Amino acid sequence: MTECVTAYIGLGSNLGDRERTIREALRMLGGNGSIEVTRVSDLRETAPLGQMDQPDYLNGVAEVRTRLRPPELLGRLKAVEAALGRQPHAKWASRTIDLDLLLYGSRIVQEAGLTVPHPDVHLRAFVLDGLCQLAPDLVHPLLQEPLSELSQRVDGGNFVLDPSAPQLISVAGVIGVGKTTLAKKLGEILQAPVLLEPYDTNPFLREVYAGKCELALDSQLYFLVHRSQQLGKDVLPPGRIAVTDYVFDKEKIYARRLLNGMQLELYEAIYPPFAQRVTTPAVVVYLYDAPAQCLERIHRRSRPYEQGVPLEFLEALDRDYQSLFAHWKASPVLRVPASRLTGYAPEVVEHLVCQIKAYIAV
Ligand code: A4P
Ligand code: MG
Repeated sequence: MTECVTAYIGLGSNLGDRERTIREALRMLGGNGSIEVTRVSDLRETAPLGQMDQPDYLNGVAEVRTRLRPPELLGRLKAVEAALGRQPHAKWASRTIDLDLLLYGSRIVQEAGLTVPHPDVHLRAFVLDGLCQLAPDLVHPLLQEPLSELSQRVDGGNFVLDPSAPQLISVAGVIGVGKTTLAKKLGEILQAPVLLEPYDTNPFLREVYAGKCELALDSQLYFLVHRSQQLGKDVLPPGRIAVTDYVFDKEKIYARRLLNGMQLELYEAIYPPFAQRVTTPAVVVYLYDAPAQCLERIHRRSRPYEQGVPLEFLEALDRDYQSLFAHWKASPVLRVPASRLTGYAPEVVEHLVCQIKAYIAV
C-alpha cells in the first residue's frame, strides 16, 4: 500500500453555476473513499487569463489526503470533470470545471500526460492565492522556495511564458547595488548577450553630477533615446534570452529626482512613445541593499563623477525603487538582497539561475 500523501488540487470554473459545480466536484472527489478533501480555500472571482473574451473564473484550491498515486489521482480528476459535463475543448476555452493536480507531497513527476508540480503554479496568482491561504510555508519541490515567496513574485498577476517574445531578464536596483556584476554573471551562465546601461557615453552626465542642473534635461533625454533603442521591441530577437542591468522604468525615477518642474513637464510629455517601443522584461531581478552599503560600493569602484553622490540621494532612490516594485504589474519580480550574492557562492548563483529560468520560455 502506498503512503498517504497531501496533495493540492486547483479548482476553476467559468461556465454555468460555477460555485455549485466546484462544490459538487469536491463532493464527488471525496465520494468513493480514496480521497479525503481536508480543506478548501476561499473561491475567488478572477479575470480570464489567456483568451480574454470569456466569462470570469471562480478559482480556488483544495487540499486532499490520498493513497492514490499521481496518475490515478489525475485519472479521478478527469473522471469528475467528465461526469460534471466538461466537454473536450481547445486550450484556454471556457469550461464548467477544471481540476488540475498542483502539488503531490514533495514529489516531482514528469511523465506523458502528467507534470507535477503543475508547470504553471508559480506563474498564476489565481492558483497561488488559494495555495497560500492553505499552506504558505510549503516549499515548491522544484524551485525550492516557499509558496508565499512565489506569490509575492507575481503579486496578484497571472503570467504566461511566451516563447515568441524576447526573453528579457532585467536586473534592477539603486546605483552601486551590484546590478552590472550580476547581469554579466547571468549573461555568462545563460550564454546570452548583456545589454549594459550606456552611462559612460552620455556626454552630459559628468556635468550634471558636477552640479550643472541646466543640462539635466539633455542628460535624461540622452538616456531616454538610447535606452529605448537598446531595448526596442524591434531590436531584441524573439525567443532569445537577453540580460540588462536596468529596467527602462528607472528613467522616470531619475527624471523626477533630477529635473526641475519645467524640465520634468517637458520630459513627461515626450516620454510615452519611447516607453511604448520598449520590450517588457519577462522577469525582473530586483537587487536591494542598505543605501550606505551601496555608497561604499560606489566609493570602491571609483567612477570619478559618481564619487560625490550623497547618501540622501541613494536613500531617496531606494524609496523610489521600493515604490516602483510595490506596484509593478508587468512581470514577475524576484527580490534578492545584495548580501546574498557576496562572494557569488556557486550554490547561491545556481539557485538564482534556476529561479530565473522558471519565468522565461527556454
Ligand atoms: N496534465 C499534465 N499535468 C497535469 C496536471 N498536473 N494537472 C495534462 C492536470 N492536467 C495535467 O489539461 C490538459 C492535459 O494536461 C491533460 O490531458 C493532462 O493529461 P486539461 O485540464 O484537460 O486542459 P486545460 O485545462 O485546457 O489545459 P490546462 O493546461 O490545464 O489549461 P490551464 O492552463 O489550466 O488553463 N483564467 C483564470 N482566471 N482562471 C483559470 O482557472 N484556466 C485556464 C485553463 C485559462 N485561463 C484561466 C483559467
Ligand atoms: Mg486543466
